[in-house]
Amino acid sequence: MPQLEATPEIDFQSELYKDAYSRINAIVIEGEQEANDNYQKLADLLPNDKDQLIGLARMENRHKKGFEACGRNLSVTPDMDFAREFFSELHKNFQVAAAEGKIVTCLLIQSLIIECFAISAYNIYIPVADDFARKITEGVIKDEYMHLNYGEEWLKANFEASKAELEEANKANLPLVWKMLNQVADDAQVLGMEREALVEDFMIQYGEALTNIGFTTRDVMRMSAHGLAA
Ligand code: Y39
Ligand code: FE
Ligand code: FE
Ligand code: FE
Repeated sequence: MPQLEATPEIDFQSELYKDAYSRINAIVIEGEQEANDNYQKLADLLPNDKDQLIGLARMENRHKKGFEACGRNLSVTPDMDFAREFFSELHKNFQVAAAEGKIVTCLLIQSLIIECFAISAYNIYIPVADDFARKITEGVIKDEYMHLNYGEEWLKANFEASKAELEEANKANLPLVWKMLNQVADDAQVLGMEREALVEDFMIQYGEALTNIGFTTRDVMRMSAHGLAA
C-alpha cells in the first residue's frame, strides 16, 4: 500500500502511536548521540580533518536536541534503554575498530551505514510526520547528506588502500542493519513508515555511496546482498 495514503488517518495522540514513538524517537536520539561521539572519535583519528569532523559532531548534537523536542511535543518519553540495546552491536563494532585505529571500518559504520540508515528513515518519515517533527527532520536530513558525502570523499580518495577493509567491514556490519530494521518494522508501521519503503531507500542510498567511492556495479550487488536473509 502506498504509504502516503496512510497520512490523513494518523492520530499522533493515540496511545498506539505514542507507544511506538517512544521507541523510534529514542532510537533516533540515541543514534544522534552516538553519531556525535563517533565523529569526535574520528576527529582524533584524522587530525588533518579535525575541524571539519568536530563540525559534523556538533551537527549531530543539534539533531539530537531537535528530536528530543519532537518527543516532548507529543508528550512522549523516549525509551532510551531500548535504544541503547538497539545500537549495542554496531556501537561495539565501532569502538573495537576505533581502538585498533581502523579508520576505514569506522567510516564505513558511521558515515556510510548509519548515515544511509538515517537518510532512508528520515526520507520515509517526513511525509507521515506531524508538522513540528517534519520541519525538524527536513532540516536534519540536509546535514546527513553532508555526513555521507564526507565518508564518500575520504574513501574515494583512499579507495585502493581501503577496498579490502571496506569489504570485510561491510560483511560484518550490513547484516546488523537488516536485523535492526526488522526489530523496529512494526513500530515504524504504526508511524506510517513501510518496511519495504525503508529497505528500498536504504539500498538506493548505500548502493549509490559504494558506487561513488569506486566499487563496480557487480561489487555493489555482491556487497549489498550480505545479510539480506538475516
Ligand atoms: O548520522 C546520524 O545522524 C545518524 C545517527 C542517526 C541515526 C538515526 C537512526 C534512524 C533509524 C530509525 C529507524 C526507523 C525505522
Ligand atoms: Fe544526525
Ligand atoms: Fe549524521
Ligand atoms: Fe543520493
